[in-house]
Amino acid sequence: MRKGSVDYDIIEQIMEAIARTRVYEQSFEDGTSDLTANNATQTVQSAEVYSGSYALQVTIPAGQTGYVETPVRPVSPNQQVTFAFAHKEDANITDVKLIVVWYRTNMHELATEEFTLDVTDTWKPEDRTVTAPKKAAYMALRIQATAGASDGNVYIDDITIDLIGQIFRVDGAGQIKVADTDLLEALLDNVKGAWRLGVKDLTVNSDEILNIASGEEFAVNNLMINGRMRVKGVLDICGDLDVVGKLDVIGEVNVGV
Ligand SMILES: [Ca+2]
Repeated sequence: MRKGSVDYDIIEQIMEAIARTRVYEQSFEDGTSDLTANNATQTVQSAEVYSGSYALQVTIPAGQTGYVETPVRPVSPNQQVTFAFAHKEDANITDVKLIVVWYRTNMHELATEEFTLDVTDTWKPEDRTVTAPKKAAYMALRIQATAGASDGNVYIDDITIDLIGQIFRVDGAGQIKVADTDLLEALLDNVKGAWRLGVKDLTVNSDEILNIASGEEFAVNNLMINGRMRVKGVLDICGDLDVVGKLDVIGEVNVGV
């Protein structure tokens, strides 16, 4: 490694070891579901529960296949994603699959990755780690089941989706480029983590938006805003601030701190 240069392989290894961002968590404990059901009905109930007081019951009509799907979450191509959930099935379920659905930026389906699960009458935790394909912009988890001669039920609890080892894009000057503008909170964690590692300058590109949420404090050395930055929390700039794009401030911006 040359003196004064930054070894991004090492940074990546460090970040893979430390950075894990939970982008989705559903334990059904507030008594509601944010999943969508397709050819199935879903009920949050308390009779069959893996943890806490509530879990999701998904009922599949006799002889048919249906599924529930989580809300989408943003990912980067080549991003590693790990997810987990617990499930159990009643005797009328003949087949249960976990399907990872990758979406393009236009929300059209790009690809799916299927895992056939064991049909089990006792709660079984599952976890898998997958890598987002090229052109993937969002992902969702689909839990799909087929019922036999009678309506069948799948029970689901404790779903989590974590991004592992955030991906940073660095320009020719070694500045971190901000991308995946919808992944705002995770993104902020990225940038803060990178800053702690000594990457001190940040450029927000013209097609990008970076939000600093209320209650967050974010520090940077030199900041160039070509796109847009919305500050609801606190932004501390140690060096220079250049705004070519837009800087919206509801919170606090300190320059030269
Ligand atoms: Ca629960």
